[in-house]
Amino acid sequence: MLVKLGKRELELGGPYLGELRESNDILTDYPALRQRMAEDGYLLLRGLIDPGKVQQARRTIMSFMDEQGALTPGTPVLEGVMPRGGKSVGMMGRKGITHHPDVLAVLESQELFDFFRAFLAETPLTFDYKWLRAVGHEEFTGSHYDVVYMGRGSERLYTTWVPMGDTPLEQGVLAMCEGSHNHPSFEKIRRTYGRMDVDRDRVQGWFSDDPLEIIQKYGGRWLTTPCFRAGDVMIFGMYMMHASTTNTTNRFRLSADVRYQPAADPVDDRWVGDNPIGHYAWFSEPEKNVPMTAARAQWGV
Ligand SMILES: O=C(O)CCC(=O)C(=O)O
Repeated sequence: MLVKLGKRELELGGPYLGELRESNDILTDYPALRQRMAEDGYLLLRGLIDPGKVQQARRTIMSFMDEQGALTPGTPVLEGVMPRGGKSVGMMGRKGITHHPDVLAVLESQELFDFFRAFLAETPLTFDYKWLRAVGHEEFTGSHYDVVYMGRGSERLYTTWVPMGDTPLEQGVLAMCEGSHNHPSFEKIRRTYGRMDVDRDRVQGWFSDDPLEIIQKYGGRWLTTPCFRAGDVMIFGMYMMHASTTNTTNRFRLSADVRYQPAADPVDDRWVGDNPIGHYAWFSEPEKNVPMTAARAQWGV
């Protein structure tokens, strides 16, 4: 099966693209889950959240998008059919929809709080800001570490990626870059790009939009899965390079990414409070932004 990752087409099962490991076999064994996180850099947990709640959240978000005129009239709302050439609908941090009770029932679900309470062995906290995405045709997320966007607080901060409904590979799902969190070949990237802060340094956030370039230079493979189902989650740390497959369909890919950390740790204050400030400098004056190619040349990576 050929998979579009960024602008590349890679064969699933070929030398560059493999399958993610599921961790449901150790779902309630928290020491083993911590060990797995340290080894793999991510946890793919199937059915962690009640799929019924995810479907309800999907219905609410799609209806909201329909009311904004973002969907093709006369098509089933739950399908999220986009108009020709449909582009992303901006819902990131828009509390009117991200904090709808149906959406919070998933993103701040009992299941996620219970999981993180046990996984962290501490009381968890989640950022108030929610990255809710409706990703359009031929759109994708380029390779990056999350630390460059939210690295001012806890070192035990985790991203949880939640597909809002069944989401096949061709609609745009996450892919992880094997070994990018701990392999020595990525050490220099972690020490340079990984210490960047997009608001302080005003550098573009994506390390690359070419997934092949990274693994040809630094090793490893990209890992993904043929399908995410409602209720599945991907959890990973701040130094796991990830990207998304390209949405080649005519239906919006609906997903959210949220963050959890120990409540007692320092918190990146851009992302908490009633009205989180968010990225206050990055792209506020585009002429001051540094292209990633220039930053990488300086870092020698
Ligand atoms: O959903 C996407 O396309 C990107 C998500 C992401 O980068 C993240 O969860 O940190």
